[in-house]
Amino acid sequence: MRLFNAANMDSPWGFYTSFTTVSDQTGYVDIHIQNPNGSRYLDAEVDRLKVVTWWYEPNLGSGESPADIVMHLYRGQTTSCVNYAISSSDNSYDTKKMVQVTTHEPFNGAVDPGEACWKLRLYPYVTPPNPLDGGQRRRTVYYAYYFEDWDRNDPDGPGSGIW
Ligand SMILES: [Ca+2]
Ligand SMILES: [Ca+2]
Ligand SMILES: [Ca+2]
Repeated sequence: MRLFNAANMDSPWGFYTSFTTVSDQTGYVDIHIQNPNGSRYLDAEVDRLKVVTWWYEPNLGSGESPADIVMHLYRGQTTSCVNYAISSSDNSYDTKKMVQVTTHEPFNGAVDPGEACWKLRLYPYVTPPNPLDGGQRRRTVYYAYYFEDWDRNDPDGPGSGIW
């Protein structure tokens, strides 16, 4: 367990959490990964990017259909953040989703998050009427992401061996 502060994170790093509304009436929502200063191009020293989403599904356990919202992580190229293409996805039916890109095993794959721009796409295949929202076809989806260096070379920590 680490706190999102300078002593516990390997610079360059960033952390963000918020929520958005997703509906099959209006289509997908894109969320751009941002540095703390608001820029989108991640530094070459960034070695790991992890994104999670969650929504409360009122129809689970009832006779009604639950929502199916999938998550794609897109990679954009050059410092201008162009030519976005899908890098990784979580297509499960789960209401909790996670995708990460890193060059570090044992995590999934060997995709370098550095020197690139990233966006999270929340893609609502179906959002059945929400009984907690006046029957509107929408869900509130919470999301969080962090990215950081993995060289463990900061004078203020974290030390080597800290994952
Ligand atoms: Ca640090
Ligand atoms: Ca560092
Ligand atoms: Ca690095």
